[in-house]
Amino acid sequence: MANLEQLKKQALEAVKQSKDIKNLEELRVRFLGREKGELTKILRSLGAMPLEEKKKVGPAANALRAELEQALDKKSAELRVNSLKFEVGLDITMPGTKVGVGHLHLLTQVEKQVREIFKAMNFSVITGPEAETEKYNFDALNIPKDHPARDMWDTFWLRQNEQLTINKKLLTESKKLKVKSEKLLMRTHTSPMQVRFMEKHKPPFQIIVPGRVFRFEATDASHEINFYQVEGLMVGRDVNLANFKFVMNEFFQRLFGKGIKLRYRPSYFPFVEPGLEIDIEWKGKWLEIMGAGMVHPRVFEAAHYNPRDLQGFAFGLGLERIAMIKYNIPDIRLFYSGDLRFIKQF
Ligand code: FA5
Repeated sequence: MANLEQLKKQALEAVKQSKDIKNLEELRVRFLGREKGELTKILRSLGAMPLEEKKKVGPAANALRAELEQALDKKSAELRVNSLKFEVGLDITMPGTKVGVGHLHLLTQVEKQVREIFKAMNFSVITGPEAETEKYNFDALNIPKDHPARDMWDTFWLRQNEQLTINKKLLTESKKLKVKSEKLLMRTHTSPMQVRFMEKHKPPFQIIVPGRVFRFEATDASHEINFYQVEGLMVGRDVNLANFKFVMNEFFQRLFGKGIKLRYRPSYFPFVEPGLEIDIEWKGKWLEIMGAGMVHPRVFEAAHYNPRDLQGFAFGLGLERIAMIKYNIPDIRLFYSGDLRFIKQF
């Protein structure tokens, strides 16, 4: 036992003082080597010891072996780090440069909130192409060529060669369009998805269509040339305006809380009858949030539905406007400014 104690002191001290890896490996051999290691020898001699002594020395010798191995490994790791620092001038123990972790843009976050609320009310979420045909953006919505209502949506038209490029490369969904025969435009609203969806599905249904839209118009604090809308469409046998009001009140309360003040105001869109708009009170003024109304019979006809059998409501809300109110953002142009000081706040 006394030998063991002495060995322990000696070995641990030697490890502590060791200055390089080579010396450390020599110590490992000296104390733990298979053949002549000093501790190995003691362990080997256990068999020949009287039982009483063996009971004491055995566990102590094994504990020392574990302790020594640990001390050798620890010291070895330390020496390696130091030698790396010395050889390459690289200090791997220094704290690293922080990697910036991004986050979702505020508009993406708000879009997600809107989706979740409608999903909880049993609406399905669908998407559609950004490059559209005149047919779905206008004609099918009861806005024929030369109708003055087309002026409500200042349009970016695509040149023939742009149409083909977009068709091939950019917008996979546009691939399905017959571009050669039809004039393409950047959709001015999400309403074209109304007829696109109805052509392929039977009522009753309720959907929302979040998406990016484009308008060739002057920008100001509440107008952008590219912005997001969320279209809504609910069609069934007896869907009525009261249903619309219920869904809207529910939606706005879930998004903004109970204190929100809404105003329903009569308005005109060729694809609804009656038509209305909803404003929200913000900073002492009314801000227009969405257009809406009961689906016009001509729109049902364009989708080959029988308007006598069906009723529905539709709406199109401005996503940026909602985000502005919810997060108190004074100017819509901030969303697209790319200014990190703005983006990082949310
Ligand atoms: C439409 O686009 C209709 N498609 C909405 C609709 C759908 C009516 C279904 C009836 C039935 P409007 O042009 O008003 O309507 O735009 C709808 C909303 O988009 C506006 O209330 C506003 O919140 C937002 N919006 C419109 N223009 C801009 C713009 N330039 N920048 C930012 N948001 C805008």
